[in-house]
Amino acid sequence: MPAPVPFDPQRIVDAQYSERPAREGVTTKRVLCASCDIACSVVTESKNGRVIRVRSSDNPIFRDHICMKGIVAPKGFANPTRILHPLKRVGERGSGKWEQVTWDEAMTDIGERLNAVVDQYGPEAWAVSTSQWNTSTDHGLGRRLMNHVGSPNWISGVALCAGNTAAVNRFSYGWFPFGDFNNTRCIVLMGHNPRRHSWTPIYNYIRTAQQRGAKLIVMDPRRSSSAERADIWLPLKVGSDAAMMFGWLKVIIDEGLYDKEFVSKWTIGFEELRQRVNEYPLDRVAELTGCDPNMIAEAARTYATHGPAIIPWTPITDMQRNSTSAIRLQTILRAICGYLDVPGGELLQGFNPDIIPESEIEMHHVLPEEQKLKQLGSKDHPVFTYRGQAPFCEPSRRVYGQEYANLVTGCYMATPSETFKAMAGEGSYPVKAFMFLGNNPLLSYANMPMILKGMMNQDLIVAHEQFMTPSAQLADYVLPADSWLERPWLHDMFGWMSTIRFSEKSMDPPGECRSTFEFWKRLANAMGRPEVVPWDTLDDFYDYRVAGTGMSFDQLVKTTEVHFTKPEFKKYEKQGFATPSGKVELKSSVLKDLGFDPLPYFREDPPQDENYPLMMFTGVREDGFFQTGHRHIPEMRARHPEPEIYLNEKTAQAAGLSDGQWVAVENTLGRIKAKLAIKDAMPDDLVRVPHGWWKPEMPKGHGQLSGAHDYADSQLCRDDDDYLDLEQGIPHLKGIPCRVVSLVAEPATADIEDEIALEVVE
Ligand SMILES: Nc1nc2c(c(=O)[nH]1)N[C@H]1C(S)=C(S)[C@@H](COP(=O)(O)OP(=O)(O)OC[C@H]3O[C@@H](n4cnc5c(=O)[nH]c(N)nc54)[C@H](O)[C@@H]3O)O[C@H]1N2
Ligand SMILES: Nc1nc2c(c(=O)[nH]1)N[C@H]1C(S)=C(S)[C@@H](COP(=O)(O)OP(=O)(O)OC[C@H]3O[C@@H](n4cnc5c(=O)[nH]c(N)nc54)[C@H](O)[C@@H]3O)O[C@H]1N2
Ligand code: SF4
Ligand SMILES: [Mo]
Repeated sequence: MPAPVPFDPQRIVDAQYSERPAREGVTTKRVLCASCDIACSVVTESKNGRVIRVRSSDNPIFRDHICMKGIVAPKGFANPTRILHPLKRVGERGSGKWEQVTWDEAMTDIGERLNAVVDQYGPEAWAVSTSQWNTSTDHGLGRRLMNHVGSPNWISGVALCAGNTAAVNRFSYGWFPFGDFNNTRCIVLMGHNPRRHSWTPIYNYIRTAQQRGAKLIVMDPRRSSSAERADIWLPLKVGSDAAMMFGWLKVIIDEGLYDKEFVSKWTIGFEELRQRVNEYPLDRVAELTGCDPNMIAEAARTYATHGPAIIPWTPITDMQRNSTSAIRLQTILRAICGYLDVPGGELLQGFNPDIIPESEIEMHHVLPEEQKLKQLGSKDHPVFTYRGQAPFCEPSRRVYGQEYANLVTGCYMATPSETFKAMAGEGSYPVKAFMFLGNNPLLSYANMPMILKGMMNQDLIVAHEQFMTPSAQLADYVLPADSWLERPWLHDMFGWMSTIRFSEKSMDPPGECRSTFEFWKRLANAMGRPEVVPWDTLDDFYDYRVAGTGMSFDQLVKTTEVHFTKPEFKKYEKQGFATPSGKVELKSSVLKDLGFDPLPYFREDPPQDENYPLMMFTGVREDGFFQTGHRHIPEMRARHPEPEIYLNEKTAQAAGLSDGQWVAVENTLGRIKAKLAIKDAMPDDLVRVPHGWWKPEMPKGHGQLSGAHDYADSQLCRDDDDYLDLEQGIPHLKGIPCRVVSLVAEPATADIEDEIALEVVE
């Protein structure tokens, strides 16, 4: 196979292509899709001011990066259930009755009520939840306002998805690498299973790499589509990824397959690591993972000797009891095998020097130290809170020029579970005002009963949403959000990569839908702090951020596919790593100072409860939906009309269950209903539970929540101590004891085409 050629975004710019001629009366725009969180470059076609079609990019580099969720977007956003005007709750919280108000009326009242909460309980009583993923448009302005007001309590879906991985990667080498798929010779997928309609670009990169001859190693308890295409598939026990990596390290270290020069020059703690690894001989790892020791060894050797190799980020290890150790073990494998910042390996890109990153917009330095220490979760599970990340301020300034480098927005978060407890009056202090933007909190974290209790206990809840989600149904105000077709976007790749991308606005937002920029600007004004968001428009704000390029945002968006600086490799040779020691910390000085084990370890499952003989995980994304969204789109619902759990034939038979019947999945926390689908790809005794189900056509309001009480996986996701990662406090969603029982009566369903309209009081 050819030697790796350096990663070079220049090839995107150099790609020879001509844009398809626009059809009569049709305007085309180059746009980044935000129907999921991966931002494919696509083209929109508009007629009479409305987008009529989303199609693939003309650039051959991007041409195949499009999926059904992007294509259906114009229809999805034009759905009659879209929220078009600000709504104010009338009657009890969750009564489902709304009054239409103006943005000015809403924001004036919200500003007054939020100021009252801050005056009475302190600024930390204001919590915000926003995912930053499919909105990706918060721009750091929410954090900026919160920092000025004094609240550290920002939570996000990224606490379970990449943001926390970014925060943990800093403990090893100060940045979160992104794999050079174009040039790698070996890809390791830990559960992660990109598909044609799930993170299409990553799927395409993997397929292309395989066609070039790169090896694919997959760890997955289920025979996933990636497992089927893999050179080596390790069907490990659910939740045992960290144990598996100990097995790999055992082989790699014992057989001397690591990069000895890199280890001696650039790492600290190798000897201690070796001793820890010796606690995991292959027979023990085989027992913990349920995999054949010879296959474990073969996979380890392939990874170490068939490099440069990459272990792309995987959400699977973001959601495990051993998440911190598992992520650290990934960082350690990458480092000791010599794959850091080399072509075909793991690129530590840093910020783009020409653009003001969101990290800087957020102004974390203005939040007083005593407020940072009040961040919920910071005492017991500090890793991604201000306290856990504080030791990286100085190294990060030295290497990356930003004291507060908020990679993937995951480095200064409160822990969600502690935040919901505080909202419910069970925390160390009260949280009484809650806002969520581009996030569906009831369904998007663990322990829905606690989230619900917390929400019912608020003085003020504000949602910025496109649709009346179960969470929005409990708000005091629901403010109508624009969509990615209706606004421009400067995508700074989550502060993870140094390339910058641009998206044109394709059409005006319908009704009174407005951007998150406008939300924060109006809120800053309403709170009497207009100076915090001084830009008049989103375009002005973008101009400010891109001034270093010498161009305006408008010029960039029209002329530039990606903005980047020439890639460099092994940058650590000049600046060191952004850790306190300047080296890769195999043994983490910061974890030690925080009172945790400085080396990775494997915490086993608690003893099995015989009432719950099966194990469940939540995941295996559905092609037609993104997370908890898209259930209102008839074309997508036709593909997945009902939530489905998967069991294999043997497990189903043992429980007396048959294909297609309705079942309940139960555990110590809750119960959901689903249809049973028998899948031979599932191993014995494992249950797949789908994430994020509700049905927009079902009755709204407290007690119903459009079917969330029937179907939402968050009712089964535990966050008691045995089910929380120690260092981060994130829940274990990959291996929760449960049972599956037959449901005699089918749950009532309504017709999706016949949705129940919003009840707006005139
Ligand atoms: N229990 C449980 N929790 C999980 C997971 C799980 O498997 N189980 N998965 C985790 C993962 S991987 C992730 S990525 C997170 C995702 O968690 P979230 O980020 O909360 O994702 P969604 O469920 O897509 O909710 C996004 C909401 O934003 C709205 N929205 C979409 N676009 C816009 C916009 O432009 N502006 C505004 N204002 N709103 C918009 C949508 O209508 C939708 O209701 O959840 C995590 N949480
Ligand atoms: N169409 C569509 N695409 C999406 C999304 C969507 O909602 N819809 N969501 C996007 C988002 S935000 C994310 S985070 C990604 C998630 O996408 P993926 O990372 O692919 O995650 P899943 O599809 O949940 O599950 C992938 C595999 O993990 C396996 N698995 C379960 N438990 C374990 C375990 O403990 N260890 C290991 N090694 N494997 C395990 C499952 O068997 C499954 O095959 O998808 C993205 N793409
Ligand atoms: S994978 Fe699909 S939904 Fe996600 S950004 Fe690409 S086209 Fe949009
Ligand atoms: Mo995710």
